Amino acid sequence: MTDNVNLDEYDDEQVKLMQEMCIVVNEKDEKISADTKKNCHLMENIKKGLLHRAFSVFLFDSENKLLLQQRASEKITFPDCWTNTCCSHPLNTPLELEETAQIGVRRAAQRKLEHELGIKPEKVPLDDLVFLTRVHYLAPSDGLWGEHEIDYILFIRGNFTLNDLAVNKNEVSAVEFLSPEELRQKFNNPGNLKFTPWFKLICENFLFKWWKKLDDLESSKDILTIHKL
Ligand code: DMA
Ligand code: MN
Repeated sequence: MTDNVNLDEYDDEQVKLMQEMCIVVNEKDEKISADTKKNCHLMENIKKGLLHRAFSVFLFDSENKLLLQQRASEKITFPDCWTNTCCSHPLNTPLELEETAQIGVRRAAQRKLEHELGIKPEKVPLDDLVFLTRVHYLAPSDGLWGEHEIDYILFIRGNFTLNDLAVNKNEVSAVEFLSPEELRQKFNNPGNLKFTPWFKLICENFLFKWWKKLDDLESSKDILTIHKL
């Protein structure tokens, strides 16, 4: 794999995170190997089929409003885009590789909810992170970078308010709780707002129907299928 891409022009903190080790999988989500976050997100490698494991958290408050975030300008992929509550990757460590009951992915989600949004782990117990299904998608960012992931969708509902957040400005530039109607309006009248491709895909295919059934998430679970979007 080539490694001649120069990261000098990017944010130092985000460049460091490009050394994290992601889990490389096949289309059945079986682990094949591990590679750096940098290699996993270079379109050059993605075009050759490199695929990694990821997760997307959708966090709802007690009024069923969804927490959205705007990605910081410092992000190397999809800067300034609005997206679901929190996304990242389980890392190639024993704790986050563990597949029983998707516990590794749920641990990674708890770790990143604190890193990006300052949400304390005790506010998001692993048992409250509900795994719904997996989505396989590919999306270019700017030509050089992109995503090609098997994305675990995790829902969590609780007594959350903006007071539970201590936003990491290097990751997130704005947050907002929205009802389904408010989110639809944002999509219909985006103005100069941009959205991440995975958030749009999940919204178009699943989100609004799952959102109506937050009291019965069991009925939305599809733990075996990997939906190719
Ligand atoms: C990657 O998210 C995961 C998905 C589902 C796109 P990200 O770019 O926010 O990852 P990180 O927060 O680790 O930079
Ligand atoms: Mn990724």
